[in-house]
Amino acid sequence: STPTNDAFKAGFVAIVGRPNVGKSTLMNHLLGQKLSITSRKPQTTRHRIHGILTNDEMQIVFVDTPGIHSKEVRAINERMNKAAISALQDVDLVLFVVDGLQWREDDLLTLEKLSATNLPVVLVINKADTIKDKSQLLPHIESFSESFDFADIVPVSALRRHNLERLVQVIGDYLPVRPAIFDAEQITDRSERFLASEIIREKIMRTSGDEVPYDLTVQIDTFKDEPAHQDPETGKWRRAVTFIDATIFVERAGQKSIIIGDKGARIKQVGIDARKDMEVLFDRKIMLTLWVKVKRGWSDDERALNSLGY
Ligand code: GDP
Ligand code: MG
Ligand code: K
Repeated sequence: STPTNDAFKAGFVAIVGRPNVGKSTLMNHLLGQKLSITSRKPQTTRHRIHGILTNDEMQIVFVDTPGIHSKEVRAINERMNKAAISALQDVDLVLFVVDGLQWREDDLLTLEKLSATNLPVVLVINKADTIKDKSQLLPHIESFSESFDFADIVPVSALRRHNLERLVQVIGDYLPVRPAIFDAEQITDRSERFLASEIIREKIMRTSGDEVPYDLTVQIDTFKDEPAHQDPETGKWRRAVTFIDATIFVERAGQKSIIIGDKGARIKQVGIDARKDMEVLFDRKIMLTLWVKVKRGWSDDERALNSLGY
């Protein structure tokens, strides 16, 4: 069901900021569900992901951007940059996320781009839990306000879920009065195929530490639902199951062996962890098969990018 009343508000909110400031963590914790992937590495999120938060007063459709890059080194980065900027079209509000009291040149470049859009921008000072001396916060907030006319400034800790309710209130102030855009039950407009590939990619990033580059990709080869059915031989009922086959593409043979791990231990763990997350998210039994292949230089090759769906 979709709540509607005369004062109901709905709109799109872009989450913008340089890599690793906590954009994905913020969106996940605002939603209370794990939709966008996070890791300790920058640039984990390559795609626009909509997360949808609906309560009695409003519906917020979040767009998690890959981050706007100041330097475009390779084809993939340029695409990420375009995705980030296009994510800003048709939004009602921008959350500009920064890391604690750090204020870098990159942040200023992003702000320049934001000021060209004329959108209201709320400054979210994330990782407030890392600010040891809280008395430093106020002078910093003042200096932030000098460099840009923010609609509001909200310090939060996405990780510890501090002040997120206040942030939702502030967002509501800037959304138009409008009926809900999506069904309240709908938590994402992304396909399950896409979510499956993101979950696998996250698990690889988490288990392989710094050894694996950002530019690996996961292709879903098969995504097949088998409904619950009675086994013709035994007469026993079998639960519904989804069969997922996925190929992980890397650039070099060395990366392939890192991902596979000693006697296949690492890829096995990736499969177990990914399957568990998928079973929770999709709410059914999953049979997951993973393959690792070397696809040389794909992140530099426009044609390869197209064939992988970027
Ligand atoms: P993104 O690249 O901007 O999407 O950043 P992520 O959400 O992937 O977060 C990057 C890193 O910062 C992860 O290790 C998070 O756990 C960490 N992080 C995110 N929010 C907070 C926070 O409020 N406090 C602290 N201490 N760490 C955070
Ligand atoms: Mg992210
Ligand atoms: K990240």
